[in-house]
Amino acid sequence: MLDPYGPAAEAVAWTWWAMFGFSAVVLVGVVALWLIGMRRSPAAIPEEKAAIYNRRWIVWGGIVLPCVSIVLLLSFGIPQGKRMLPLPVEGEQPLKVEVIGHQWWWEVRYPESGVVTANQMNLPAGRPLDIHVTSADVIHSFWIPRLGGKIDMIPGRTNVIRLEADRPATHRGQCSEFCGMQHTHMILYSEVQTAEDFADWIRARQQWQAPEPDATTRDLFQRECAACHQVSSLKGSPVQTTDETLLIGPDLGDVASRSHLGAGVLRNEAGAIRRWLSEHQRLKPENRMPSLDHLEDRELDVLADWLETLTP
Ligand code: HEC
Ligand SMILES: [Cu+2]
Repeated sequence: MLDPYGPAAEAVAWTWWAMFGFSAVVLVGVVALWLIGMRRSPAAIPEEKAAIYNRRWIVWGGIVLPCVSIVLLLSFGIPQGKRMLPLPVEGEQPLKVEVIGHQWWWEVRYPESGVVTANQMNLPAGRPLDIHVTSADVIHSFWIPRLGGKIDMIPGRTNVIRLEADRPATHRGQCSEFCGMQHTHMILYSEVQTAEDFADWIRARQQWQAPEPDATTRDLFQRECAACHQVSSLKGSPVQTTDETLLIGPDLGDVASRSHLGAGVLRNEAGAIRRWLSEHQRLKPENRMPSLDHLEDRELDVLADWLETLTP
């Protein structure tokens, strides 16, 4: 959070430092007064002065000090907070990205280009982003600390946060509202790219068609997986289901291109997809994908072999 990669994150970091500095000054002041108070031998205060002293403490310490402190903090904090609101911008229009929280993974949609992915969010550097967040089940919270503030993802409601990334880098995002057993393992890797690389990334996904699985693999997928997973890159295929809102698992259209599986629990190296299919309940206990123990190794092998090819 204190290593900002964009204006919204900078605002957060500055607010943090300002509040830290201010509270440090207050702490030093209080401790100094306390030390002085401890060392001074009590002087007899005449009756008539005592009431004045008491009132002075209340007026200066109880009214003026808190008012000045709060006004100072707000005059710093409100403009900083404004930088994270989706207000109109001059020049390039913000890129709209929809992020939907699920137990326990992230659905990421680019409505302008029709691209859908999961657990990875590629973003262009130097362009404002309006992140529209909601949830498919319980309350989650969207937070990529190096890019800016966090915002709650609430079922049935869309919240918007304005972010911007100023240079290419990979950032880690984390669900930050406790959402159940695997809340910890709800990590969103965000790859900030140059505008050209990002356009290529989007174009690759728009144009790409997944290789057709053979009949056995297709039947297997249809029977065992399609109730929860869609493969959006498999154009015009019966594997595609129509009612997206019923899908409780991530779109697998570009699954082999993701850096991790299971929202951060498993690095997606060679063989990782196969490992996920047989070990996912051990890697991520109680995640919403049922164990596939009833399938034979051979069946998991053909599914994994095909899923491995799903990268634009
Ligand atoms: C009842 C619903 C359901 C069924 C059936 C199901 N899955 Fe899943 N799957 C999920 C959910 C939910 C996740 C996300 C788990 C998580 O990360 O918490 C997931 C995750 C995955 C992932 C990791 C994707 C990623 O990017 O992290 C792969 C690969 C996968 N499933 C493949 C399969 C295959 C192949 C089948 C069929 C043999 C299958 N799934 C059947 C619900 C299901
Ligand atoms: Cu969570």
